[in-house]
Amino acid sequence: MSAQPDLDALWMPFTANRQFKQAPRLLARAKGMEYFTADGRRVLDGAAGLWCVNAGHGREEIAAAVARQLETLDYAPPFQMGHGPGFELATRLAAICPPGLDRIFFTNSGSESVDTALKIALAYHRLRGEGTRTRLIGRERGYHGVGFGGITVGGIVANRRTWSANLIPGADHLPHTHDLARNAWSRGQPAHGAELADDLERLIALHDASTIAAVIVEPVAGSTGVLLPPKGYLERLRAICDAHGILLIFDEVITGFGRTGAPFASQEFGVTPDLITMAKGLTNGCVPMGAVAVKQAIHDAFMQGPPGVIELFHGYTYSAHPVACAAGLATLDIYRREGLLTRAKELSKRWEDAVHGLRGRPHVIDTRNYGLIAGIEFEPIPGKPGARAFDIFLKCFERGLLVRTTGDILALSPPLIIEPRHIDEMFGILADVL
Ligand code: PXG
Repeated sequence: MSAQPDLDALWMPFTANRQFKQAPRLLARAKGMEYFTADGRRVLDGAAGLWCVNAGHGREEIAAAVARQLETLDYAPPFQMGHGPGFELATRLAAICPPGLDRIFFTNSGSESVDTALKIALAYHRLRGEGTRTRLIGRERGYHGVGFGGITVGGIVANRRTWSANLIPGADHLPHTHDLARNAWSRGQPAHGAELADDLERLIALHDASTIAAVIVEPVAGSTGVLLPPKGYLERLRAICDAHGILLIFDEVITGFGRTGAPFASQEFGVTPDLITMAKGLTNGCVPMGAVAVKQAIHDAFMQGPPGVIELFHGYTYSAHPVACAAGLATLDIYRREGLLTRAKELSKRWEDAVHGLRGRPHVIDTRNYGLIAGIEFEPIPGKPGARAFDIFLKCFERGLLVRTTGDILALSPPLIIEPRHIDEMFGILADVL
């Protein structure tokens, strides 16, 4: 195939650059459930790219919509100007969000969605005369992207320590909910740990509710290794936030758009937050775009002053980019036509059995699942954290399966178009590798 490009100039994100460039893994094209490498090998996509290609690769309807949009209106300024696809996508998106979350602010990524949601929460309290509510609460092992807001509320030490003196002041964290001693081999939501939400009461007792603006959590933590919410946990967080006037933000960047078996995990778990951050699956990963869905009452609180004044001093050059909107609309069409936003529910039993079929394989210390998500955790090699899972990642790739690893955990999140034969193939490769 094509000659290898010069690899020097590109500083790759979240990558061991020198190691990668010694033995690069180059993808050349993709269709449906599959990638093809630059040297023509087929690789089954067990990660939906990076939790985003929910409708599978190479969707011609999206490509056609993007091409049409580029020819019709390639760009429009989003400040003090508008265009049809922006309003249309907001309306269509609001229609699949949980009830009440029907005001949409567009961004270009999950990180921007998180920073946007945090800023809206802070501004909301301030304009209601509760400007002392400045504190943001995240959770250990949370991932909320890489902006300063996101790493402040995030809970992954490697993403924080370098910038620890520069984080937003006053933030605090709930404990994570990962508890293998009590919950190993859980199918679906783990039984134990709802009481961990009560730590929010402890933080309120320490800081006082009048200083706390918002709590942000991922309904299912993805990047830190598929940490599922214990039964009753999210309900408890919601109740405590309600009792103390604290906004609850669900970061649904990975759980949004059908991953858990409902359009959003909020609906799947029956807990409605005040704001939802999303990205990834919004455009099937093919054009960068994110969004924040906001409760109408929060939005309306901003719409009180003189009508000629800008209500929120925030936005991006590419907010509601027409091309991204066209991709989003075409993506939502596919999701609806093919029933993809609930398909994970239909396949989840089959998926669950395949995941837990790995129990008993060497070094596997936990398997867990929800919807079309799986986490497989390994016993670390002593003194070499993450090395075992990375080795498994490499071997899977050699044998034609793309997975994600984080620490010694392997995360699986295939495109939602997956068929049972792909599930068999995926777990066949994994079993071989293990
Ligand atoms: N919130 C959550 C919950 C995410 O999973 C982001 C925010 C940030 O989105 P952007 O678009 O700014 O990257 C994410 C991103 C992994 C992995 O290996 C997951 C993400 C990013 C990189 C790696 O699981 N999710």
